[in-house]
Amino acid sequence: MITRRDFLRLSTLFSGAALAGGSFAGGRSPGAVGRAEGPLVISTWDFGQAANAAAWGILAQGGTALDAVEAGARVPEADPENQSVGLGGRPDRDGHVTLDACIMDAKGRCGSVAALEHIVHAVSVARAVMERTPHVMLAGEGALQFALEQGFAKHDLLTEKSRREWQEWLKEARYRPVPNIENALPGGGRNHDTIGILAVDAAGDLGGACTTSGLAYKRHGRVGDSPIIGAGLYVDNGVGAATATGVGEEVVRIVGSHTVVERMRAGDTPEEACKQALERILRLGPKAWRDVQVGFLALRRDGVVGAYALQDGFTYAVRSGPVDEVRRAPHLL
Ligand code: SD4
Repeated sequence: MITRRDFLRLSTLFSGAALAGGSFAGGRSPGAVGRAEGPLVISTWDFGQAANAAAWGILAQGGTALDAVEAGARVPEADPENQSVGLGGRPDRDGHVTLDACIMDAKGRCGSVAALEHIVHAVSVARAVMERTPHVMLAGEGALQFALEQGFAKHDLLTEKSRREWQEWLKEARYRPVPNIENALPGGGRNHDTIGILAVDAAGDLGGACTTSGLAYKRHGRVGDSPIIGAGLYVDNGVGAATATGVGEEVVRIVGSHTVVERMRAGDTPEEACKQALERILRLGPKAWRDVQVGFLALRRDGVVGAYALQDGFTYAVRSGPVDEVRRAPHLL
């Protein structure tokens, strides 16, 4: 329902845009969405709760969305039990743990690392690329060299548990991404996934980060969507932010997170924008979609949140106060 206050605000925006000769997509103005009324952070999968708590510690004290998403992403990166991010991540088929990460702020600045080895906090290296180099993306050996120059410590990221599982896998060496492997372990236990984390701070500015060890047992040198600005993450302070999880090859084909943000710019709700992006992926088929999971998570600048996935099982955590709410995304298939 549109209140009188909303109506007056919209009228002002619409007449201003009309004077400036602006056009509205589908009769809706991208400028019609106001700023969020308070800070908020969202992140992919159940383990987003611990990440959100770290991010919230910063947001609640008036910190920036950029600092908050970095702090949040660092939580699963440092957790050896989490086998899809940072330390303890599952290796590629040759036994290397290679990390992909990126970060983007309210000013449209961004940084990224791809196929980075031996550094726990890939997201912080991505931020250093953004803030301390004229570049956006560093990959492989060059990314490692940069990280070491910046004072990041060198670690062996392959834990005993991940090594044992990899050696088991080598016996059959059958490569097949499993939908929601991030949230399900054999025997019903919980595992976790790539984290995409989006925040709006008290000043109404947005930030986002994404970090992962990528698909388990991938080919050495494979890079997914997560470090690719526009695919795994996109932030536009005037519209909103989006992040992706699941099979990166599918996300890259439609530059997924950018697509979600552009759909929001055109007037879609965050949920509808995520759904539209997934439908675009399906239209690129044909494929055995039963084995493919992709999920999008979106935050509009006014604090409205939405998500959609191809398959059931994609969860995300939302925090705008001391407690998280875990939600399950609707799904297409
Ligand atoms: C990738 N999108 O490397 C990441 C992995 C992921 O759920 O998100 N898995 O393709």
